[in-house]
Amino acid sequence: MLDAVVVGAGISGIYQLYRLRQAGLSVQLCEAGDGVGGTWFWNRYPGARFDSESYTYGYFFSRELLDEWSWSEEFAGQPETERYLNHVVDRFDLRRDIRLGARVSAAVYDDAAAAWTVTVENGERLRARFLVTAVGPLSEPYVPAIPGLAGFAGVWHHTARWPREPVDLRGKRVAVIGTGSSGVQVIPHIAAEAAELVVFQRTANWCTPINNRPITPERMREIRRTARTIHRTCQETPGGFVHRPLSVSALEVGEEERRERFQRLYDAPGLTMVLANYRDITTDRAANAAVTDFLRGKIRERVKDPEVAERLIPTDHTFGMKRPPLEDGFYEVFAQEHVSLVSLAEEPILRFTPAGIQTAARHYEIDVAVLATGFDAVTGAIRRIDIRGRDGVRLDRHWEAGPRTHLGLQSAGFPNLFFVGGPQSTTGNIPRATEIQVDWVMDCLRHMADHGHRYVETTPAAEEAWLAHVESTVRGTVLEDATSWAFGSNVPGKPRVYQLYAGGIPQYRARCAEAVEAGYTGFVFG
Ligand code: N01
Repeated sequence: MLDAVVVGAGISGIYQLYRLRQAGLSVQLCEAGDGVGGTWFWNRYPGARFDSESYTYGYFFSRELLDEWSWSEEFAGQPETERYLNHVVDRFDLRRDIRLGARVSAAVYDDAAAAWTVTVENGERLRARFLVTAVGPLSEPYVPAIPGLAGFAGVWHHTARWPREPVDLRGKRVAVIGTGSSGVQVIPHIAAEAAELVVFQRTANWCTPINNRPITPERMREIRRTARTIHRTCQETPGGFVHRPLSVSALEVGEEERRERFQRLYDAPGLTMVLANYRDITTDRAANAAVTDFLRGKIRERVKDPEVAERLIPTDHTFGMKRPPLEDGFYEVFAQEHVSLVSLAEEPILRFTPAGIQTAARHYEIDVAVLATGFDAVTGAIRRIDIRGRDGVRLDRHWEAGPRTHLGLQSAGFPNLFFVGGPQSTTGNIPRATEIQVDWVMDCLRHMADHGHRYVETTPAAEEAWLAHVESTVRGTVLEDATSWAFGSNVPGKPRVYQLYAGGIPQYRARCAEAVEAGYTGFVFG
């Protein structure tokens, strides 16, 4: 019997494997894809790149790794990040414990043995004392049930299942459905290649410029020199980024000063508009209105056709309610002759036809459809595995009304099962949140070994308390009213529950540590 099975070879699963191996435990990591990288393996659509600064997203656990790896850009593209994760896997000799093309379909807990039997889709079975899911919060693609898709005679791709071989769009009529972060990234690249591009937008988003730039060798040296400080800053800021909000309120300064500040942030790289802004832009409605007004003006400035500009201005949410897509030339794309924007509020999609897309207003002839329609986020990839805990209880049933966990780490009735990057814990710059969880799991396993425990599980009371806390972190913020994947509201039938953790990384880490210091409150060992 193995000590542990880890599911998922993304950035978090790889780190979990590394730590388990360092502790001398026997581990197998099962990965559905035929390569490692998780998000950075699957999302190979043109334009896919970080919205976290590259060097804040990568690992900090090895000084040698920090010294030998050079990032080429502030926000690295998908190919570079995939290369980085492959480098890490080879550098630390992890590949021999990774099974590729091994999608886990089921996991059943055996009470008598205090162990998990994990079934891979090819029928193979593994037995392990511990099971860690690191399947990623944004990994299960959501393909909307648009009638006629199966009969569409052209080709279609979901952005998160983009093929390895290049998709030739030259001379093609292309449709993109969806204008979230994936859509906003892919659209300028498709526009550069396709003969015709029709963008189908259901909801406009507040996009801000990525302002990406190369990292020079001097800058890379500086990044290496200050790596520890960078990591500490990421641990101290709510979202796990290097940016800190200003200490002043947007309402304490005059209009001109505020505008100048907004402009500086608009011209700065990354998510600064939301992260390095006045401290209250997502908590105070008037402060939030000020930044939203500024961005409304920017869209009107950048989009030539006033009618198109109005369509691109969100009307259902304000800035900061959703993670803002970072863009590079997105707004300018619509000035190109061969690009058009269809607002689904004006003409909803009725169905795919063999030749294209039929809306309520007209038929669009299409050769290639790109579905940038997002994910069954956070719980989707976990619920897809048939996980059965004590007494055969299904995790899927346990989470029917929404996820229930303690600290996002465990669910009651599922001993020795840990979630990394699962519900009620994920926040901001994801690797900075999940490393807290991986480290916590390792401390817990050490504690169990020291005390001769066979299993650890949480309790319904602890789940209840954590749920109340998670809900309290979102209450009263502008996040509360969002219609987005964070609440599961993009997937029909999914309960509207806040799936992430809005309390911020420092508070999350403190709560995980407090539980340990107080003798693992909310956890039971046996
Ligand atoms: O997914 P989304 P995403 N008919 O759910 C539309 C991260 N990420 O893949 O808003 C028509 O945000 C949907 O419309 P609506 C990042 O955290 C990061 O873009 O539901 N349209 C929306 O426009 C991000 O937040 C990066 O009305 C339909 C789009 O599809 C998260 O992943 C890059 C539809 C889906 O947007 C998810 O982003 C990419 C339908 N039936 C992603 N169904 C980085 O920059 C859905 N839509 C690192």
